Amino acid sequence: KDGKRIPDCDVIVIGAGLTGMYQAYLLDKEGMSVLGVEAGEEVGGTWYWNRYPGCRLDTESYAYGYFALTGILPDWKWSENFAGQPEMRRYANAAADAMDIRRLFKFQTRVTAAHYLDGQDMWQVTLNGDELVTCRHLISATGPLSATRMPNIKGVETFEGESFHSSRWPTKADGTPDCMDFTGKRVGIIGTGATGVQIIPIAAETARELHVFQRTPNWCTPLGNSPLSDEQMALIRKRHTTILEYVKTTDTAFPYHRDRRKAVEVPKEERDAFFETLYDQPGYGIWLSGFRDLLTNAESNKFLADFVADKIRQRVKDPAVAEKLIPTDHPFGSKRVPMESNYYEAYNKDTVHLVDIRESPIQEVTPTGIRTADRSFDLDVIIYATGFDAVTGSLDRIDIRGKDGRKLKEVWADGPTTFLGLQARGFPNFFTLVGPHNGSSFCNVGVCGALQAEWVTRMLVYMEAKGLTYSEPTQEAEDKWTEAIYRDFSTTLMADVNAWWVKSVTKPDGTVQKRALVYVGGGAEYRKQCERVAYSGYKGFELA
Ligand code: NA7
Repeated sequence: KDGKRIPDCDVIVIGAGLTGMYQAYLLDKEGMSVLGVEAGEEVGGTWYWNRYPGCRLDTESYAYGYFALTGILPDWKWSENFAGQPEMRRYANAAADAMDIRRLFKFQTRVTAAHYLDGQDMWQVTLNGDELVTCRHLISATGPLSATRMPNIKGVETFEGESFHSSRWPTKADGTPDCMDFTGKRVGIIGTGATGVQIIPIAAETARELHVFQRTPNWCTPLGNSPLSDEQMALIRKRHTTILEYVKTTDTAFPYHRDRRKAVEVPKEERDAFFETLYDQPGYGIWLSGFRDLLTNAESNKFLADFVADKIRQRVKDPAVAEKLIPTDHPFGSKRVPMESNYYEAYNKDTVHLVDIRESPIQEVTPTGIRTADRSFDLDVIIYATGFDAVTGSLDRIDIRGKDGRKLKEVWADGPTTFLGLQARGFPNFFTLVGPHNGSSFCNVGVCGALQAEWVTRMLVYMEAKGLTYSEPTQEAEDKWTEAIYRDFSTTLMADVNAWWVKSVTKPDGTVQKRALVYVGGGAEYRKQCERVAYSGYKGFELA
């Protein structure tokens, strides 16, 4: 009637990770036609791609396991306090069965382009480079840490042994991970982020020699994993709704509230006793439930950093190695704190060697190993635990064009601009779950991603009920949200740090500007803002 085409489906969801699966399920339940697109062979996202030895949750399983908390998997039994990747993969698959969502997804299919069709209120999405599908709404759930980043080192392709990125671990014909046992092998690993810190102690158990090529040490603290007994599981099941309500109230949706005191106001003895308790507790408590000025007051931060540095000195026998493992470039917790299990003890083995590549940079990868400025290392295996093009990287790799053919990658070249972290002006009907500037990228993704999916579902149901086919943030709403993100972030100790949640933008005059990719206002506040928008009839969005 209005000269507009009818799209092939209501919604395309990109990604069958935990968030994408849930989004597809919710919209399907509302009677919308949903097409899910997933590059992998099965569901699970992060838990499908990352299958390296030692890969596991740093979040308490029960607090991450949204599907179990909401009753989608009421009988799920976690075997450990922090579940390993094989268990997480089973969990994702069990959730897919329970929600019956596999039928909605095309697997082994990549979205290569997505173009907004001006005047049509719809997107034209290209699958695997040649198949075209149109949809009213496009929802990305591509994950903040899915676009792998290989280092730009000369000769990487010349290596004749086995080499791979940590998130593309080799598999056997039956799909199970290969190369889990390094017996008799000389192994090199580049990268000491959360991934490297999980792999290193496991690889150290079997490798003939393990060389860790470290550019920057991280502040790592004990994970303290343990099995979950039937009694503990029974209690978790019984209290599932209370747990869910609790994690919705904390800043990061992890089961931790910050202590109300400031470290600078507490006497040293009491402070250290508190740090000791936190260090001995399992999980993120030392980062997320410590003194409330940890990330805003440099002096307070140094108290904890000094405490953890001493722990490293106590655990690593060689004092020179211990000093190299202590960060000097960033405050504690200003970058992701890797949770470790015997990480520091690994360096006490004669077969494990720390190579400081700030002191002696890698020159090239050769057919037989790695050559640094002062020596060569003969290796059978090289593991690149070099991280990801975080948060926006997975979107940058898709040719996304909004109104007037404007490319998202170019619009966001100086840092993302969004409203609620969920939509960008110029890109109508396009939602970014677990994307930049929303609660999820600095949050317990198992919970935050799901809450966003619920919010977007409500908005699309509202639009459908009102006969609305177009949504786009106003310039004013986007400017206000984006300015607040950058302003709030700049008041924290995270502002100048080289962490994956910061984008470094080099300006034409050569200066580098740090742009936050995350929302630091806290999960509860984020949801309050989203609720306010929903209750106001989506004020801040132009709906038509
Ligand atoms: P991270 O945390 O981004 O860590 C990547 C590591 O790789 C880090 O130690 C980097 O050193 C190092 N790196 C990256 N590029 C290079 C080059 N070119 N040369 C040497 N070293 C390099 O990624 P992870 O996979 O460990 O963890 C990502 C998240 O996944 C984690 O936070 C969890 O939430 C799950 P740098 O610090 O840049 O000097």
